[in-house]
Amino acid sequence: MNIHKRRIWDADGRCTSEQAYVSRRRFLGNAGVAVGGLTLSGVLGCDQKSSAEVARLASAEKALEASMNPQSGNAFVRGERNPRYTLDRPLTGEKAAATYNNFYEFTMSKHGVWRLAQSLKTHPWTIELAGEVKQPRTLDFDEIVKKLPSEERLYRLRCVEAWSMAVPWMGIPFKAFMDWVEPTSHAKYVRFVTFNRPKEAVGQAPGTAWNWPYFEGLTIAEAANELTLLATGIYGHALPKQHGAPVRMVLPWKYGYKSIKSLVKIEFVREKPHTFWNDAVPAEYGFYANVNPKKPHPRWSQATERMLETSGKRPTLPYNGYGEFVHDLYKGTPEAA
Ligand SMILES: Nc1nc2c(c(=O)[nH]1)N[C@H]1C(S)=C(S)[C@@H](COP(=O)(O)O)O[C@H]1N2
Ligand SMILES: [Mo]
Repeated sequence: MNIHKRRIWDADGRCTSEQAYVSRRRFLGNAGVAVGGLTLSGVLGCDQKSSAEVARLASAEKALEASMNPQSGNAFVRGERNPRYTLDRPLTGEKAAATYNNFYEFTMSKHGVWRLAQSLKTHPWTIELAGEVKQPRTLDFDEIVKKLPSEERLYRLRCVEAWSMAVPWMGIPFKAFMDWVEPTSHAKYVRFVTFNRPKEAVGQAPGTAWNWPYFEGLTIAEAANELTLLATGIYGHALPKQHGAPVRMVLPWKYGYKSIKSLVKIEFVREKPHTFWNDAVPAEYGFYANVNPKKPHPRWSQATERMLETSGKRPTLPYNGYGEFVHDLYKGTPEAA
């Protein structure tokens, strides 16, 4: 299959132009990332829709509705909304957020993730607790949810690509998780890892571009910050797969790529861990990745952002507007700015 010649179908029923797609490939080529074997599902082909394809789209549409159903998904404990975290803009509509995602384990097409992610098996789900912690062990996701307190928080999320959303997450404050598992005094950083399941995630098939699995990291102080959330839900129900079911990190003052999805491992470590995007393109993506409108990405400005759904523009704020919660973390750390 010569993917250069194909057009890409997206969930809005638009075809993205071949040129946009080719230039995206070129950008990745320039970044020194091998994209030769990049797999995009046949359903993304946009030439002539066969009746089989129409049926597939209809069943995908059903899966989307199901994933947004309050009764669906994994174990999920409801919590009260914490009024401390307020927004400066309206909430993004649920469907807009659920159909425009970054989750490269499935596809690089943001409109394609929600469909392809339905093949991920999220129950049962365990998280390996490892490293500098009182008792390293395998945790069952259901057990964590039952054990620890959850609350709802309205947060903004700003992607490094300059789009943003504002959504109600449900989750466990990561500090509560840390107090439960008890890191040792040697723990200086926390390392997070996503699943690696090429049979369920087509973007992880052999020969695809990236160094799977996705991995991220925080300093121990960042991890313990009150904003750091171990999210299990969104819009009042369990996380849909495309948002990182059953459990992900949410770090609203950092670019979205730090908010790693579908966690299978949490490791407390002594040394600063490597991170997926910093390893892949070090000139463009740092370890701290704190939102900073004054520091342009090498290829675009970060001064403004485009809100999902309305496409309205807003000025981007330092630390994504969360400076009062986090600026103390970075005193004496100039590289974090
Ligand atoms: N495992 C994993 N986590 C990930 C990503 C990814 O590709 N894989 N993308 C990140 C990026 S770039 C963003 S902007 C957010 C998007 O979250 P959302 O799709 O729920 O809006 O997820 C982050 N977490
Ligand atoms: Mo992102």
